[in-house]
Amino acid sequence: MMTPTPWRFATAFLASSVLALGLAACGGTTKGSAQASAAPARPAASSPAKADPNAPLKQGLKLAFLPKQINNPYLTLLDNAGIEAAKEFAGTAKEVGPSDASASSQISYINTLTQQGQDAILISANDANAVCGPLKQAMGKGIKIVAYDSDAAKDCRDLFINQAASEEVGRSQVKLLADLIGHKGDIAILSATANATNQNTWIGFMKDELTKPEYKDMKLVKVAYGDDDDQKSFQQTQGLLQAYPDLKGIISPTTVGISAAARYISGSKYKGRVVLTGLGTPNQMRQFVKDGTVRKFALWNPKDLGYLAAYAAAALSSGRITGAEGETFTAGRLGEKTIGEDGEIILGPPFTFEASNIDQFDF
Ligand code: RAM
Repeated sequence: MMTPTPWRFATAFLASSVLALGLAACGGTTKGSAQASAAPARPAASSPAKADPNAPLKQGLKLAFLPKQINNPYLTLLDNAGIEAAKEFAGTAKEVGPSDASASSQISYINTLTQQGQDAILISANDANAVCGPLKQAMGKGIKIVAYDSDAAKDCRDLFINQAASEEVGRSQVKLLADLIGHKGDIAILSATANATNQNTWIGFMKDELTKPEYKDMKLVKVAYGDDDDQKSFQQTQGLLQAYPDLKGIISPTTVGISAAARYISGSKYKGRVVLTGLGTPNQMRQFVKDGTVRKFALWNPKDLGYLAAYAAAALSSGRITGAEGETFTAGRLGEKTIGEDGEIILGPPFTFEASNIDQFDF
């Protein structure tokens, strides 16, 4: 693992990006040295067969961000960064979306955005399949679909902008908790919704990691769902701790879940007895790190994720890329990005926050 200092944090992100935390200068160039790979391995879902790596980014592009829900501070950070990024290439972007993260809550928004004739819809999908039909209709009208944060089914989007390699996220969460509880005891997961593509992918890797011999004394007793709703996540934490009095640790791989769980634990008799880790934003977790409820948790730079998604949508809409594996494009200040297998672009590795570094971050 990298040393958790701001500089190393920046360095880690610099491998693929420049961290927008006042640590690095912010550029804005859109004309880069993007070049197509020789043989794209995967035809993109809705795109012309051939990319033109020298195509300039079109001006006046209309992008729409559709998060899982609009009242989630993490997703607000992403979308606002994407909206800012669009100004760099003379486009406009907006955020619309439901107030709950249920499977079907995004469908009417996709239909409206399609009618409006947006150039691209960027979606953090609440359910990989529930959004598929409406997204395909949008693609049929020439609208580019960029999934970010939480993927849609592969044939219903052109690209998926992933915050970090899913396997790395899932396995590293288990390692983090194991180290904190001495590789021993009952553990639980407090997730978001039962359909969330990103959480379910991470949990799959967590379960696989737990089959390794070094975790033989750890037992996953329950996966609970707080639906990325603060109150429900709070209550689910309470329920878990009452139902499993021997619980040693909880992983909550959602910023909504971990902050609600921390709030419950910090005011309960479980503080200091049950270890909580997961994925959180430094600003939401700061007080719980300071009061000793949480020692370590992880995340990436949400602003970079929204920024990258916006540039990817612009490159697609301009014909610079089609979504095929091996194509590259310049994502503004983040530099050159390459499309990987299944139309996935990975932002960078997760970073671990703790008392010694948390005050150096403000998001
Ligand atoms: C929540 C959402 C989001 C996830 C983060 C870590 O904000 O569930 O999809 O990526 O947590």
